[in-house]
Amino acid sequence: MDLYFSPLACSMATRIVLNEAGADATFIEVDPHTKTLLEDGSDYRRINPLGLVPALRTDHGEVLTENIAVLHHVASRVGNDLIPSDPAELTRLHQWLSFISSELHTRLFSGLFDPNAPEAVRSRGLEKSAVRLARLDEHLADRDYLVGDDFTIADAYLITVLNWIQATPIDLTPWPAVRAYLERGRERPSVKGAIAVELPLYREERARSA
Ligand SMILES: N[C@@H](CCC(=O)N[C@@H](CS)C(=O)NCC(=O)O)C(=O)O
Repeated sequence: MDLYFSPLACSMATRIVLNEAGADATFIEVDPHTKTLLEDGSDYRRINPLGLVPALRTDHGEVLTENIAVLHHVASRVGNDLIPSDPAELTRLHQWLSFISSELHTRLFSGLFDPNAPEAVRSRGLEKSAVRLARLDEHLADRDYLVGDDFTIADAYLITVLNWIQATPIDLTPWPAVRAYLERGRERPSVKGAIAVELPLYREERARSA
């Protein structure tokens, strides 16, 4: 499997999943500013026309895009328990993956991080974050993980996304369960390992685009 990734982006969730399973993949870095592959300067849009990471080239040579699909594919390939087998828990997994993707990743963070977004989009995103973080806080108040009793692909995605909060004006003080979840998550070996690899690459990326 080849994972097209950019440092600390949502593609890091897949690296966390691989780390959880002790599995490996070929990681191919994409410069998010130039949309080129670092290894040879070629155009990443030839892999994913949207220019977004992640993309995964499967062992069958097909290109898969969209984070949730990539996470499902990789978790099912590496064959551990990061996807619940219980049907009720699987439904909840889908609920939380959709929540993370649409309500947090896209609605909140994509606007905050878009340098061309008008200020109104940014402030509206921040306004809308409160009710979403409150929902998450209530859910996490008496749980270690999003679904059931074990770490799943939804946790890998949520920790990756919450890790971006440090680059935003959002203060998690009103949502202590979310803050505690993120602090626990960052200490998890699979997450620590992913950040240890990707943070230096992120700094290099910032230096290149400065
Ligand atoms: N719908 C896509 C969104 C992916 C996405 O937003 N990726 C971001 C990184 S987290 C990206 O590639 N951004 C670069 C850009 O917007 O040009 C998915 O779920 O995979």
